[in-house]
Amino acid sequence: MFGFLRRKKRQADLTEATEATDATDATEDASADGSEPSRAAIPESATVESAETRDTSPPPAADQTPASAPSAASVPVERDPRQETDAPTVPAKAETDAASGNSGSLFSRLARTRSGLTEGLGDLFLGKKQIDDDLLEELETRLIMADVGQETTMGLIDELTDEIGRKHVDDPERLFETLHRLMVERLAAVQPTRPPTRRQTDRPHVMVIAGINGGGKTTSIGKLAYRFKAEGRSVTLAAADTFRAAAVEQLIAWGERNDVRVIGEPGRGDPASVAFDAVSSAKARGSDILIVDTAGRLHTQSGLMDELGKLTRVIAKAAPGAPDEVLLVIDASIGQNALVQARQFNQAVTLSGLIVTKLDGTAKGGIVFAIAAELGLPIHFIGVGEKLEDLRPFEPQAFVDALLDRRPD
Ligand SMILES: Nc1nc2c(ncn2[C@@H]2O[C@H](COP(=O)(O)OP(=O)(O)OP(=O)(O)O)[C@@H](O)[C@H]2O)c(=O)[nH]1
Ligand SMILES: [Mg+2]
Repeated sequence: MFGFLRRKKRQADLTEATEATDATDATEDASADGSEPSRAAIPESATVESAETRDTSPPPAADQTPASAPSAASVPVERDPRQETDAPTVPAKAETDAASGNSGSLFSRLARTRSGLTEGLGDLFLGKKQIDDDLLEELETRLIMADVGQETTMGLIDELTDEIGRKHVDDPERLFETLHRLMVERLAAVQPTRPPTRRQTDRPHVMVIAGINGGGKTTSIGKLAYRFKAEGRSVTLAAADTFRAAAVEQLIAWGERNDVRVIGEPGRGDPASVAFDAVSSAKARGSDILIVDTAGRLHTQSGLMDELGKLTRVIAKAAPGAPDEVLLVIDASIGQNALVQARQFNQAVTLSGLIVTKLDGTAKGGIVFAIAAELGLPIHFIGVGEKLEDLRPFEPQAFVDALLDRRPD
């Protein structure tokens, strides 16, 4: 059931019940016809808010150990003896401590995009006996506003119109079910049937994380390290964004937070040599996974792409077959520009997939559909906040459920 349609319908039923009854016995009458009288007094926004509050666990105590992470004794941890740094972009431990387990449901994190797609649509649907052009036009506008993209939106609307015509769908709720299915199909079409195996050989699984500056590479690496460690894997990080000293410090701080080794230090100039050393070190220590941070900003765009190409070639020399994954981090809030960036990077290196960040803070979550349709690249993870546990594996069904306001009854 689609929540916003259901809420609208309830509200309409209640309004009807209230109008047809004396103020004194309105509650009694509403009860008699099976509706929920107590809800009549609750503004709609309050209903939504309470549902979201229910989804959010209370924050943990600052010194609590992550519930899902293995204990220090069960996973051998190699500490970097480096001094503490005060990299400002790493949130304080109290904020990031993953002990909260669930820092908020995907549903609550995607509230912005969802409200753009569904808010007010219920009013438009209500009382309609059949699906008409106005309804489809409104839907089209909203998809475009959510940055689904002109081409992908047209494709979706065409397919939708085709299906409702063929199957004689005339109920708005069925229209939304059809839209939901089409959206899931489009995302699922480019997703891998199973996640990449993290360790195929005796060498570490090497992941290179690329993307434009500020997109969320280093933060996502911190979150990935946390995730892999919680799965019981040993992780090494390589600070190959040598363009800025602060970038190296930031990665070291994430390494300390997660108790994982970081290869590289501020002032070291050549990213390819850092990556080479990191591969050798991860091999020597038997790390399961090596994650390589890269620069997002250089003097020129072509310099950035050349450097990335060189980095992957050097990694391949150090470990034949590596890198196993080159993931591009893109910031969802830049909308359609994300497509342009992804195309440029894909020309410089062969991308294996994407991490789409900042989906929590934007109304442009529809970009995920444009990415799937136009690039054909799988989305491996999505970033929905700044905390350690705010990187989630991408699941088309759950994503579309959250966007179209579909929650279990
Ligand atoms: N709300 C939100 N913020 C995020 C997310 N991912 C990253 N950020 C924030 O985005 C900002 C930039 O993140 P970084 O990880 O430093 O980005 P970067 O790509 O490494 O940037 P450069 O090192 O400059 O190339 C930081 O303030 C992060 O906390 C996310 O999923 N949601
Ligand atoms: Mg960075």
